Amino acid sequence: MTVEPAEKLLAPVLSAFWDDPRSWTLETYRRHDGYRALTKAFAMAPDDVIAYVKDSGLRGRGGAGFPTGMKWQFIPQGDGKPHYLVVNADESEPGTCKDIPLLFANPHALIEGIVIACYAIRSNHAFIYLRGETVPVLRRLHEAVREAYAAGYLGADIQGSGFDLELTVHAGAGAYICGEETALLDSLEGRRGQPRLRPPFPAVEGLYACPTVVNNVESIASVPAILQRGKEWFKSMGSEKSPGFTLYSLSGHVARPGQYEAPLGITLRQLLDMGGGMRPGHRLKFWTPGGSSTPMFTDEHLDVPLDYEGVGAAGSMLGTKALQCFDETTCVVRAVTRWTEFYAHESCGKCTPCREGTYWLVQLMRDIEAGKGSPGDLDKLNDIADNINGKSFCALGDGAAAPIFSSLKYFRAEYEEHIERKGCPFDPARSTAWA
Ligand code: L3W
Ligand code: SF4
Repeated sequence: MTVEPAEKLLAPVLSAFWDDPRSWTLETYRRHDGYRALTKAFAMAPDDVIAYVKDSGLRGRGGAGFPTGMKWQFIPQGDGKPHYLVVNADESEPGTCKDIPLLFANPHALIEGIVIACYAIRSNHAFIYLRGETVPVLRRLHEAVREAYAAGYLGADIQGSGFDLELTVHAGAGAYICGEETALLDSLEGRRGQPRLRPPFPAVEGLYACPTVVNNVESIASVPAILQRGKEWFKSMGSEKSPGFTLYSLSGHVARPGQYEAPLGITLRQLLDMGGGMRPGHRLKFWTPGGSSTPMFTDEHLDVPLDYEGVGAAGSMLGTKALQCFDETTCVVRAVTRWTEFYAHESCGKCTPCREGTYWLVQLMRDIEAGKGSPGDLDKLNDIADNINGKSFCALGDGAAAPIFSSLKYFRAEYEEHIERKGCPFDPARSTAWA
């Protein structure tokens, strides 16, 4: 039997010309058929564009996998209110590194997707909310928007279609919580970014209390290719309920970390083959399927299909498809401590379970890591995480609890070893109690 080389699974669409010189310019984008899908969209009725995207099966690439076309369909029509599209480019989930490279290398795919989406939902003003720390990306995005205005792809009467669209790029100020869609809207309105109660969902009452679609960068940037090449082409990749291509961020102790564009439903084993495997001489110990907010997996899960259903059935979430791979030299207690510190730092403080619980998780994790833990601490950890999970106001709380639960499930013995030996077996020098 011949085994297909893993590289054959690559499906470069959004990343197809990232290696071209000046890949980010309008000229390069046009050379690769850029802005042709827009002409197709303008030849269709707005509702037909929505139906087409819905039929393609495209699901949101920001973490939740919500059907994109269905979200567009929620926008009420004939309501007399302005409608908005807000693109969530506040990529900050630990291990997630796909929207920022996409914006840096191919910003016009997003801009074309924005014009199509706004035409479909009848919006005349769109916003890109960008992670503010990425200043070079901000500059490049501003330049791409300027080019698009100059070429008549933004502004009044786009390409003679009669459709007008203004696009505003807004840089956030570095708070992870502003990646939560309603905190993002508060931040965009000039307030402190904290999640709002849902419902009402943004589709009903979003930016300035008007119907708003909030979509991830990769979701919107995928739309031109779907229109250009057809929904059947899109559905020919991936699985029935999770169709299409996607960008995976592969990071950690792998030979060739980076972004790999391939169909949904491939496995980590196949992705690792593309990435040259784990670094030489080492083996996989644990990994996250969708960033640190999703329960971790081990080497037993190498063949889990990386789609929403496959990862869900195995007890985690596909999330942002951020595959962080750790080898046997990594202390799981140390890794989870770092993630927990991140969530405690980024907790917006609005609700008690998350604000107080993440603080207590950090205290316990630091003690255990430093060899100052006691046998009852593992039950306490579990109990605190249990009081955060499902009882917090937004998904950040659940995300903080996820690595605690899953590391205790798979690596309880390693926690116990820290407590019994009064220090970290991986790095005695770091343990205050180890001597
Ligand atoms: C109208 C309804 N709209 C749901 C919309 C809703 C949202 C989308 C998904 O969290 C996950 C989270 C992170 N009428 C609706 C409706 N919607 N029902 O559908 O909503 P939801 O609540 O399922 O998820 P979410 O709040 O969008 C996203 C996980 O992703 N995550 C984090 C990613 C972090 C980043 C980043 O770095 N910026 O993306 C990673 O796994 O934990 O579970 O639009 O309005 N009836
Ligand atoms: Fe804020 Fe955390 Fe509560 Fe979310 S779960 S609202 S981040 S305190």
